[in-house]
Amino acid sequence: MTQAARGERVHIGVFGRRNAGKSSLVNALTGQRAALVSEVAGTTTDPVYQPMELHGAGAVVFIDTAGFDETGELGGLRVGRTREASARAEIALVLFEDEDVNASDGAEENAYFWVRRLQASGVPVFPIVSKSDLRDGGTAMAEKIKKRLGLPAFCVSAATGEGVEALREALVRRIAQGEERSLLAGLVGPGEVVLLVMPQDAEAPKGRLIQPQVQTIRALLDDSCVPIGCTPETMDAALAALRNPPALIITDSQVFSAVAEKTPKESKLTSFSVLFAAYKGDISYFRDSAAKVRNLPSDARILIAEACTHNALDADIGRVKIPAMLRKKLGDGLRIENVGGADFPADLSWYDLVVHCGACMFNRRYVLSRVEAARAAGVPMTNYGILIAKLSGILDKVAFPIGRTRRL
Ligand SMILES: Nc1nc2c(ncn2[C@@H]2O[C@H](COP(=O)(O)OP(=O)(O)OP(=O)(O)O)[C@@H](O)[C@H]2O)c(=O)[nH]1
Ligand SMILES: [Mg+2]
Repeated sequence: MTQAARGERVHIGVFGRRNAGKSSLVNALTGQRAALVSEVAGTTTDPVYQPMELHGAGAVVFIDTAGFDETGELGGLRVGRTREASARAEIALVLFEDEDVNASDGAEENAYFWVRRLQASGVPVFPIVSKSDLRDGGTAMAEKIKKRLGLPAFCVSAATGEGVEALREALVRRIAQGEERSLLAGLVGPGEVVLLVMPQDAEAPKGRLIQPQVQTIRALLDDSCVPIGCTPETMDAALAALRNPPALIITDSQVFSAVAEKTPKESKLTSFSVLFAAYKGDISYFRDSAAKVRNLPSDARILIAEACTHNALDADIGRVKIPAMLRKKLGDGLRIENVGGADFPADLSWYDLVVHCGACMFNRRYVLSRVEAARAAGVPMTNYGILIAKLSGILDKVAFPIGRTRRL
């Protein structure tokens, strides 16, 4: 299995007007025919996620989108989907066409608008002059773009393959420039023993470990640490088998208190969701927000958001455990709403608190775009692991990873 989880792949969004050649470009870059292409404007209606291994850059996902010039009621919804997909893009390819085509309907200005929008949210943009086999090879348009944006444009033809390799190489270079750091940043060093306390109860999937656990074990192995695994039931036996207390204990939010009680004073303690909160989100905003929970009114409106719609374990934490803990703390008058997947309200100002899952299915940029939305609306936002640690009174016992995550 060489498949990387989707949330771990660099997301490359492809944006442009209808018929600009977005799907054809994705096909040319991936060497596949997966995206539907036709001369009918509006062929792609919903964002399509196309995973591939980009040689030299590892696993990526291309996001093929609907044209940003869709109109009408349905078109408006499609542009909304494209906008939503743009919040996940970590690199953006924005398509311009030949000058004559662009000038006719304001598409060129629209493309500049999208470039500015993406750049404003910190996304590196590659301007592309598509269909370079037509007319002058795209050079006049490329010069214009260079003048206006100060960025070199890539002239590419999906039809002849011209420029595709140069674009692919530029993408690989850009991705390689990005920093990557371990999930465990600053928490443990090479050679240190880390005990993973992983409940395998009825809620755990049959015959396998859940994604955050697998990813943590892999990160520990990559960092030359020594991961050792047990369940809460065998934790005593695991500790007894070790000559020295482990440098770090990582456990599941659900059994945090019980594990905290058994944690030797020499060992640091954290949870899988705290690791992912730091890796995927804004850990200090999450921590500050968790501290505000005790001041919420007894009729507070609370949004609990999950990344996936199919993880039974997360569903149980989000729908049963956290609401019960919050009600115990703040009273039965709380108004709690659960949402899953891409279903996240645009207007968060109605809420007093947002609680997000560990988001192993989402990439960092997308989680941060949700944090930004909460911050802009002045609404505290935290995540499952941090909230549970706070409500169990053990947040100050939790070790937090430090340092930067992947940035492109
Ligand atoms: N000559 C030429 N035609 C191209 C090229 N790329 C795409 N086309 C044609 O342009 C038309 C639209 O291509 P698509 O890839 O479907 O464009 P799109 O941007 O995905 O379009 P929507 O999904 O409708 O928004 C098709 O007829 C393609 O064959 C190219 O590099 N050169
Ligand atoms: Mg398309």
